[in-house]
Amino acid sequence: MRLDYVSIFPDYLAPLRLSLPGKAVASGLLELHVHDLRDFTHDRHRTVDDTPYGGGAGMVMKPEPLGEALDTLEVDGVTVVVPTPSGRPLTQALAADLATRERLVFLCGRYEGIDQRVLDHAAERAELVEVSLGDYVLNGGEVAALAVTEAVVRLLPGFMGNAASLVEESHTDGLLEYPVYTKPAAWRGHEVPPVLMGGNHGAIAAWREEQARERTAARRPDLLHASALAGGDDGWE
Ligand code: 6GU
Repeated sequence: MRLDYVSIFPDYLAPLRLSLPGKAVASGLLELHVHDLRDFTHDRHRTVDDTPYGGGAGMVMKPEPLGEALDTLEVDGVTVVVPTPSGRPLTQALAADLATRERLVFLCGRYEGIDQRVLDHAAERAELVEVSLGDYVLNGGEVAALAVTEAVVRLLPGFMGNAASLVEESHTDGLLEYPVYTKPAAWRGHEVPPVLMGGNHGAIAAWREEQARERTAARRPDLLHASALAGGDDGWE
């Protein structure tokens, strides 16, 4: 898989070279390219934003540098991911879908947003996916692009050492993860639940399932309703 990032803060994306995606690059599974949006400007001040038509607070990312970035990166037919609080929610299902693509191009916006015509244009020549991390506002798309990258890259075939840990983890079955314990058996007055040390694998599986259900009911009742009503479908496309 090849991943490109366009940002006015390319240094913000330096963590891509660490740990998880860094390993995937070393193993040849992944190619990463970070681009400075200002390299696609031609004025002395390397301007990437301007005031909004119609007035209002803040600045808007102007279309020309982003358009030139899309041209230079030859995005035709690929998947363009735009992190934005107005996007569709990032879910495990969306991450798994994105993990099937050969190439993702992330456009990281700042300021109040990207001129809508850039998105309309991108949708004409590429698959456009606007993605939100959740119902809160970040200052720009870079941290969200990192989050999407980590969620996607760990699903690439050959990436994780232990495929079973992908199957069992939170959100693949629509429930939160059950609590986990390791040695010692007693620590600061807290004991490991005895069922986990009894060697009865049926009882352990039943206990974990019950814990996952209780935890999901207490913390994320919406997930129980969603999987009951729609088989885990988030309703997008
Ligand atoms: Cl994807 N981007 C920005 N800028 N803010 C967000 C977000 C994304 N998701 C939640 N808040």
